[in-house]
Amino acid sequence: MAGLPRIRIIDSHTGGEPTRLVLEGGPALGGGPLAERVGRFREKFDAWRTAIVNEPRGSDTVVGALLVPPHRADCQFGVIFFNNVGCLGMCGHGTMGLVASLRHLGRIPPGKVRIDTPVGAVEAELHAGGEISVGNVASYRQAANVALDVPGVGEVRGDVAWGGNWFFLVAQHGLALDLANLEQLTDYTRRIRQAANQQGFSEVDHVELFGPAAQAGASSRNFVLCPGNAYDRSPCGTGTSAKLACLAADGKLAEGDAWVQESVIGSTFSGRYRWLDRAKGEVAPTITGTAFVTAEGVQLLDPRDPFCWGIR
Ligand code: PYC
Repeated sequence: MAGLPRIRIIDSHTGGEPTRLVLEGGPALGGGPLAERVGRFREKFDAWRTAIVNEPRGSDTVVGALLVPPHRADCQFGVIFFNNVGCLGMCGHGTMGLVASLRHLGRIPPGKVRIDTPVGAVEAELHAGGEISVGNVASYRQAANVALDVPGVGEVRGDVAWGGNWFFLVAQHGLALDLANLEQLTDYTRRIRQAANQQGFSEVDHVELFGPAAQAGASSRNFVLCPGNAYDRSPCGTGTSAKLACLAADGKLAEGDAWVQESVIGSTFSGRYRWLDRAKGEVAPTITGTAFVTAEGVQLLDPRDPFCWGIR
């Protein structure tokens, strides 16, 4: 039908995790710092979020990326990330998807690009070979070896860390990080998130389990529960940043050394960090991976459709 509101999108995936970039036709959030604009997105335009990423147009795993003009003068682009349950602070795989999509459209050449986000500026680099590095926001561990009493599980110990989103990171769990075990992994991490939220860490919305890597050359394998109940198919850029902050704080990874994080589906990111402030435990992580464009399209908002604004 002619005249329907149209949202122009480009889809990509990064290590298996999808990103849906909104190029045109998204909600008009006005100007100002991105932290303010994401607030307006949450309060006034939530139906746009669900229309774009939820079923029937999307799924629980799709991360949306709304391309907006930057506020910071040193940035070329601005982006607001969101998913099936709300908005994200930053998104590592999503930034790689954004860069791959901009490259696909001919809007950026190989090289560096600065991107404004609600939690700070990030610097991405598109390498000549197609890999993308993301210089993420300052990351740090907030609390180490926290003991949670997890109903139905017992005591679980882990670290609370910021990598552009909040994580509870657990190394000792006794579970196989395997796709065959998805139901158990999802149930276990949901219980941990609920316990963390009730026991002093209301900000935690991602839970990350670590185990031995399956492939040669990788440092570790992870399973990451995203804020809804979907798991991250990629190794999670913000989660790997949070992990690097913990490794740095524990003296387990030297500045500049590589940490190769494998996801539960076997895709990998390579991460390194640089110290920003040793006293505060703040590091600047750089995460490198690859993203591929999978589709270009236009979403139509038909007011006659009872699920025009997504299944909420
Ligand atoms: O790569 O940072 C990330 C991310 C967050 C949620 C899903 N992926």
